[in-house]
Amino acid sequence: MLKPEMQKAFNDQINEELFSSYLYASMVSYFEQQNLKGMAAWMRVQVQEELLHATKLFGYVLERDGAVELKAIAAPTAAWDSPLDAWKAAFAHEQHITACISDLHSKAVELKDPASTIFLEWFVTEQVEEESNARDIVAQMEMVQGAPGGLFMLDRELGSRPAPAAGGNAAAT
Ligand code: OFO
Repeated sequence: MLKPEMQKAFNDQINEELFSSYLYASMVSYFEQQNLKGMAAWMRVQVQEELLHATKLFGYVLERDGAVELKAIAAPTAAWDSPLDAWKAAFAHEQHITACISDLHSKAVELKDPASTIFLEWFVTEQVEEESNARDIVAQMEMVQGAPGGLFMLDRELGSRPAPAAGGNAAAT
């Protein structure tokens, strides 16, 4: 059974993941409004990824005989100064999530909960990829600033991101 402090920390992280999906859904809308359909498509996939992260945590809490407590999800920003600004916000958000996962992992160690420690290692690794994806796109966006042809090509490339595999990296539990 999960210790109450650990259960609360997992529930906080479920809320963080649901907020991530909300934030990226807001970016889908923003990119659509900017006519950047490929970026919107990339973000649609990201929304699914975040829901898988939330679902994975949700399943784990229940598997440990814990109680999932769903909280209100904050409203995300609806518009950004520029597409580059939106990608920078996505990168900053992933850095924030990495810090949350790191704190959660430290708590599992501190509370001597080896099952949670091992479970959270998947998320630690996942955050390396999440940050790297966003960082790369920020760098590419910076390269194409002032070059509409480059932005067009980048948008097209981002639009080819595949959907997460069924059960995917973050297998639903
Ligand atoms: Fe983007 O990794 Fe979850 O929140």
